[in-house]
Amino acid sequence: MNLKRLLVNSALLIFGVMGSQYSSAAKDLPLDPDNTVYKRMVTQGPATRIIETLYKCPVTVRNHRLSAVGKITATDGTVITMPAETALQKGLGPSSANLYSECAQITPKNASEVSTGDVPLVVVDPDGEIITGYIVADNYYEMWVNGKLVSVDNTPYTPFNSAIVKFKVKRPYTMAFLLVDWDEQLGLGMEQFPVPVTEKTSQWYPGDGGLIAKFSDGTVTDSSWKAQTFYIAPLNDPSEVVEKGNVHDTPQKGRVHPFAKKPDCKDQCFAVHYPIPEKWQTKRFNDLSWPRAWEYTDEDIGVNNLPAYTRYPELFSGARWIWTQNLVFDNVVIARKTVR
Ligand SMILES: [Ca+2]
Ligand SMILES: [Ca+2]
Ligand SMILES: [Ca+2]
Repeated sequence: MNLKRLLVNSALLIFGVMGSQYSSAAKDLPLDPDNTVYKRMVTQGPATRIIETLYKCPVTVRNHRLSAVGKITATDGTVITMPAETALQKGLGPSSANLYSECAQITPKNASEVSTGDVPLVVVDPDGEIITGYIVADNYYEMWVNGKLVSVDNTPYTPFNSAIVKFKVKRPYTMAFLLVDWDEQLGLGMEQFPVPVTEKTSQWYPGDGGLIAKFSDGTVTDSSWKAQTFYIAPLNDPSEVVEKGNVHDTPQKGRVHPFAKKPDCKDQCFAVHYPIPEKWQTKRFNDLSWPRAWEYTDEDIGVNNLPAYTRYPELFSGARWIWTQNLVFDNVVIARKTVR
């Protein structure tokens, strides 16, 4: 190492130490610039399956679907993991504590039967406040607080589950969720229903997403969050995705069921993808140019078969279901909120 480089490295080291020493004052520092080029990548047809399932329910339940993972190559040569690259696949982070899980046979009848005593505490700031939260995601979530992985959904696809989190943090803090509307027709954004009704509804059904969460410090999911989409399918044509700055919209497709237009392209359908920016989990990541989250109703989400949610109205009261601007066609979403 020459002297010049040594000096530069020493300077970086000193700045690094100062950075951590003064991290509590991070709110006063400018946000890290987001240098990601949100250039679309286009794929057509199915992904190649590389993992049969990330999770197997140990007991027999009505609606268990395998959470497969695949790879697909975009027209620009980029290889993309389908439906998403997840902390679950990488074996990272604490597995979610169950509010409701048929597979774990934890199914409290109502909120009064719910206990948070055994939920492990994840310490983000040792001198912080302990916050408890309840989460339902359709279908997979991973939750990060200030860049630390706090909870990884233990059931990535179905049956529908819900989770309890407990973490210790100081304000201001930033929550970031990676969310996946999982499916079987990897790369095509369509589900395969276990019981065939007609071919159109059974094999090639565009499913929908959704996230609702409520925390003991008063934070709830609502349109004050940011939400960005990274995987849009199924499309008859990539031109159905219209870009307005950092908004990746599908204005002609219908935003919720039953208005969503189901395409007939089947295994010839297209998908539009965007690169997931580096450090999206962190407090300093700049999401200022991201669109606001959209709020959805219980009816939009279709909660009739969702006891993981409907049994506990008290635990979610005041929170709204959120997603990006299209609940059906946006399949991989990052939602972020800075709590001040
Ligand atoms: Ca789940
Ligand atoms: Ca779904
Ligand atoms: Ca979908």
